Amino acid sequence: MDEVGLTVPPDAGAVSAAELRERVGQHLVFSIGRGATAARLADWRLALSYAIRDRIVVPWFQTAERINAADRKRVYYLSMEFLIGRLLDDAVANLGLESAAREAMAGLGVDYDALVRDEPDAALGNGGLGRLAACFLDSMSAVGVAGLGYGIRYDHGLFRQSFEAGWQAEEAEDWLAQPHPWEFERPEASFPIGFGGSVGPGAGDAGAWHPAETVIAVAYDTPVPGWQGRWVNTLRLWSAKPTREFELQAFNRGDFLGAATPAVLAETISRVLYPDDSTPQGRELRLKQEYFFTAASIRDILQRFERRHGDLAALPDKVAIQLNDTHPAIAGPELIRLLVDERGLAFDAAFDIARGCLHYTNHTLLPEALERWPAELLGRVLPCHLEIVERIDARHARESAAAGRPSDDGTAILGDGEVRMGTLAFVAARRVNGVSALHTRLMQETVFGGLHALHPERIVNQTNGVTPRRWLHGCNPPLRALLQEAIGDGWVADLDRLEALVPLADDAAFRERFAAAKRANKVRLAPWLAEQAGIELAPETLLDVQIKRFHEYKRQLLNLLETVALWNAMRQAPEVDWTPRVKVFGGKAAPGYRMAKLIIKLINDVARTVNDDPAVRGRLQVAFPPNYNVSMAERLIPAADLSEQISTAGLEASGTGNMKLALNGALTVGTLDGANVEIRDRVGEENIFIFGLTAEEVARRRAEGYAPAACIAASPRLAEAVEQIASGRFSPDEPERFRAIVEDLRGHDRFLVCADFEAYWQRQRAIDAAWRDRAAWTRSAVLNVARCGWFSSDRAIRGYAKEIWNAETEF
Ligand code: CBF
Repeated sequence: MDEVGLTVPPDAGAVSAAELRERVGQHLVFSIGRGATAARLADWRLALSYAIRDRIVVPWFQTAERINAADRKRVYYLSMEFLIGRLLDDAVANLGLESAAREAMAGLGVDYDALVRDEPDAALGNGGLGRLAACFLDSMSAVGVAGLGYGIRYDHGLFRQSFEAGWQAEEAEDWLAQPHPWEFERPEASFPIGFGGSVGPGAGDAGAWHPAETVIAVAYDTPVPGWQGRWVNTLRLWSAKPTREFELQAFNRGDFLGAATPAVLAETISRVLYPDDSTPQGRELRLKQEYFFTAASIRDILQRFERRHGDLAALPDKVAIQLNDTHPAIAGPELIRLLVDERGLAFDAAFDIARGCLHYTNHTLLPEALERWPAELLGRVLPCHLEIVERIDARHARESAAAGRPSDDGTAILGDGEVRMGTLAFVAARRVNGVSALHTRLMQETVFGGLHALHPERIVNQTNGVTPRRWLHGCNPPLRALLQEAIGDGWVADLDRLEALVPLADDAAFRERFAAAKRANKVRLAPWLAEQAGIELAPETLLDVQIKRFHEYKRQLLNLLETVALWNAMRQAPEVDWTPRVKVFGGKAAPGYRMAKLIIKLINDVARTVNDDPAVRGRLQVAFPPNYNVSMAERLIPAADLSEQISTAGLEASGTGNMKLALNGALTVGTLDGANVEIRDRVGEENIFIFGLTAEEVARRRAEGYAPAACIAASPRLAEAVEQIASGRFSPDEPERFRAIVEDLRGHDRFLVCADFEAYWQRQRAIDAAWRDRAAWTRSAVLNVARCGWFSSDRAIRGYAKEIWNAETEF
């Protein structure tokens, strides 16, 4: 730094509004090339982003120097998804520059809030697992883990959702249509990544691989500042480029399209998040994406290690690699391949080194979500890796036999012509973790039961967490201000300090102020909800939200059936003083998931009917704002009163929306599933609304032969709701529209919606009654906030560092 004459600022946040304003002006002119009079909002946003980024770069270098000087163990977090959201406001808050930024922009005649809203959401993920990765990045910087995230720089992130006549329509998302100011392209950090071809004799005993096709992985680095900018890690995303820009000979022949084809094919690899894998081409592309980013990351990791160390046996002491789900599970075979083929190690030595570094997080027990690749496809795209997988499987079989537990079909990596990626990840990992206590126990007892018996020390739990910076400090200014007055701001870096609020739950004046903060959030939300969904949100109305991906096991349908039954009950008894509610649904369905898309259409049809009905006006409304994303979550969560966490018990691995909502003072209505169990344990039975079958009861009901028709017959209100849907009450233009939903509910009901309906209905009526005693409700809400500090992702990252990575934390 000295060589270029830079003065290093003592701390990233030490900048006045006047200085910042000057820097913004300079960037506007010299980086964007625009004068103030011609500047559009996006130009100002970019200029401010560059000015903020300037504050991060030096601490970023300093962090790297500290890590190198201490030769710290590094943690590499490999994830196909990083659902990051907007970065400007987050960076400003982490650096403590909010008032300086507001003042600087006000001085330039620009509204800071409008700037923040102008930033596109970086939506490089589908849902929970991707958002968890983003929270973990933030926390690794907050607690000072020498961490680096690796993923894919998709040109198009998660699709943009709109509704066409109530049906979900998908459109390509284009977050890179404007310059992305937070990243640095690193053309020097690039690796050739091969596919296909053949395996011949080579240096190692696995044979050398001769790929048929090669693309280049090029790195783009984004600095990730932690709280107060004390530590700055890196997110490195890989973009696919062709080995040659275009074929000159074909071009000279006038074959312009042909000349561009190799480039187009190469770039396809990082073009779109999760291509629809319902076609064979889609599946192959997905496999290539997984290998592409994993292989580039592993090479980068080895290169960084070898710059400083000679002995590869020391790799596990200096490197911990976390596989976020099975998508990067090919890391095991790839690392072994590099150690054997390119470094000349013996297979067993290479395997032991790989297993010393690798760790795997499982995020689901749903059989259809556990990745399996046809061996034929893997062999075609990655022939060398298939051979290595076979050798890993053979070694695993030998180890199992030696332990007196011969590996059977349930514990083998290869079976039925497929490669089971969960088993591969387990076998090649030092530690495997679940993401809530219940999920980890179920992993040990069910899907990974055989492997757990063989390696009883391997599966550990690390319950998920969420970053308090984005999910309380950033998204909830009214509550943040109240907390600041009541307990200071130490909670931002140490969320357990929220415990200090416990006594205040019994302080009527504090409760009043807490309720006022919630009201302020609702008032702030109301115009947006009116614009997006045509809903009038009065602050006294109970705001009931279910925001998450659409999946049958998450049971948006249960919520909807209750909505229909409630609508009926209100119409049948208009004299009753019903608790007014606005029900908000938010979420996307996978483009190829027909049932989930039909449920979305049903919600929109019911919403139209209910919202148009004068008989329930002011009492019940249904809102479904399109295109749920991180920014929408940041709007809805602070305003919510009730959090719907109603999955079939045993199927939601953890959930993190449940944590965000409770942390912002929404009470949960939920099943004993995933982290709901731990939320209940912490907030107390009396401050949460639990209902329904437990995971054990669900398993028993299924084993006994569950018959949903009997549940429907036993509940007149459920029967009425189902019949209305069946008869076209909500779809008069096409009465048969929802036949698939009705037939499934009556005949099969895999997710036990009907079995839990009555318990859910009763709990919802208890909630109506509880809402009327606002002092008691607010007391519960305060206790939720006070006791949810444990759900900070800082706690989770400290747990990973200590129990899985064996890595230090700086703070
Ligand atoms: O662990 C993070 C989240 O991951 C999922 O979204 C996933 O992608 N499998 C799970 O469904 C969530 O329960 C979990 O919180």
